[in-house]
Amino acid sequence: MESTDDLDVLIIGAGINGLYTLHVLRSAGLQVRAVETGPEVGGTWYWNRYPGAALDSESYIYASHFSSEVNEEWQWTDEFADQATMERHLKFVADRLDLRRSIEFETEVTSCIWQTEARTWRVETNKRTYQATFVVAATGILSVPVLPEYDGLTDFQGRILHTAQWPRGGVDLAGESVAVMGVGSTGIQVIQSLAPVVDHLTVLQRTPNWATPMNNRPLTSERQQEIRETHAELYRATMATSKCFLGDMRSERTMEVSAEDRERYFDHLYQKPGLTFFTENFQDVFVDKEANDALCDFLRRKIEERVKDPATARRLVPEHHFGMKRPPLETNYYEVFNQVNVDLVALTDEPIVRFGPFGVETERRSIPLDTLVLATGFDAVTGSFLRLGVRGSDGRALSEWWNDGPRTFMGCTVSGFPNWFIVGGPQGTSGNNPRCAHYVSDWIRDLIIFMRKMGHQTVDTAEASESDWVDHCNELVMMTLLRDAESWQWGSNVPGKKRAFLQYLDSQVEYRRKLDTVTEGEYRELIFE
Ligand code: NA7
Repeated sequence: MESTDDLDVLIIGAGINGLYTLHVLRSAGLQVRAVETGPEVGGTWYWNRYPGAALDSESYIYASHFSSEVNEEWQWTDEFADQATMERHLKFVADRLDLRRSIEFETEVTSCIWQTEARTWRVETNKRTYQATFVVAATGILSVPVLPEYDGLTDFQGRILHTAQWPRGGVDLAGESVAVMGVGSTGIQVIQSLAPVVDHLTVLQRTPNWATPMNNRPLTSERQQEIRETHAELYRATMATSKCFLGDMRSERTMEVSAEDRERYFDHLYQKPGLTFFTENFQDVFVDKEANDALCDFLRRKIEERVKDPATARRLVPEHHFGMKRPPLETNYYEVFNQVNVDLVALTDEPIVRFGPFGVETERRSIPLDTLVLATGFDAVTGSFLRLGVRGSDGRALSEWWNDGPRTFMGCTVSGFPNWFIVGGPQGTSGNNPRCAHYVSDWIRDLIIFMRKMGHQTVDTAEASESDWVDHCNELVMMTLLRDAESWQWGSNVPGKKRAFLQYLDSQVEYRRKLDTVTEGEYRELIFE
């Protein structure tokens, strides 16, 4: 295979985090290329083109860290942009910042091997081989789809579509009998979009979720103007919140306020756009069972008000605490179950026996299907990094090093993998992902500049620094109700994946303070040669 000229940095992934990393590293004068599996930029916003796919954090916050020119020239039309808008936006960013000339599309990494003598990474792809001093993996936390395993699924004669592999030209499901499996953020978006279109919709629900209203709305021209004029302030305000959203947690404890005030505040959050129950709730709601019970009681009553059939409503009420799975946003999800063409099948009451050529058979009924939509999620957070075939010093395989769960220093570097960085992966940025992760891209740029200045060729991570960080991440989750949760955050949605908490739970303000401390201390946690 042809080898490219030596690069300073190879970036893997041209989603929102890869694009930003490319922009900042190239602007620093480095020789950089990005490789991307897809034929276009966008990552998540390229692949997830299922009906109803949309952001559930404010568009003008999520994607507005590229440059002031981009912010001034781009006009958001809705509080929460849909997939098509996000795809257009990221194409606009790539063009405006002239990023495409540095991206190789339809290029999939097959291995990524550290060359000890040459002190470079040798990255094999389906097209060519790259040599790069540094590699930045920006492959995303939700980019490897998980497909369920059921008897007879391969015999099904209808269409099977995973939401993250939706055909580019769309699919016309009008008049069909369709089942959607999965009721996470994706399932809920696709269910409420398909219900008015298809002839019959079956919702195959394993675990119900606490969904709260998105309250999306078009941005008025005055609001658009205001957003353009106040970008810098909005940026500062969101960077000051714990998860880089618009609002922050309330300082009172849930049970300290009166029952009336609590109800009023929950109602206020219910009317407000966005993930407010997640980001603006009472501060103890994820650590105190009684507080969380009060919230669940409020949300249960809302479901019972909105779903006419009490038995259906009961099946839609989760048994787990709010926030134990990432809470989805909805628009008219609960009302969908009042439609005569929609059936809710609770798989806990009537498990699937098998699929067959015709459709699906549960313990209670046979359901003929034209199309099965799998909204069954992702091998989240670590899956995309582990597929790169990474081998570091002494042939150390990332897949073995992470066998019991991810091991990183601050979500940025991994011990035994010199000059290999992660943006937006495990144990670091968590919350409004790109808004948190762009700081890490800047941090990597500064580290490379520091190395150039000092004449260092390699940077590795001391095992002790890494172990301390892993312990810190684990201690944080054990202080919250999430310690007992089952979700992709623990890897428990992937058969055979070791249970390990994958994310960092402290505030992003604190996370950035810690990163700054590392920089100011001239990276003494790292090892240079
Ligand atoms: P999620 O949140 O992982 O949801 C996947 C859904 O699929 C969830 O309801 C699962 O039920 C269900 N599922 C998964 N496997 C099966 C099988 N084998 N049988 C039945 N049901 C199954 O993925 P999303 O794509 O919705 O969202 C991912 C993130 O994207 C989201 O958190 C936001 O951050 C954006 P379970 O709960 O495991 O019982």
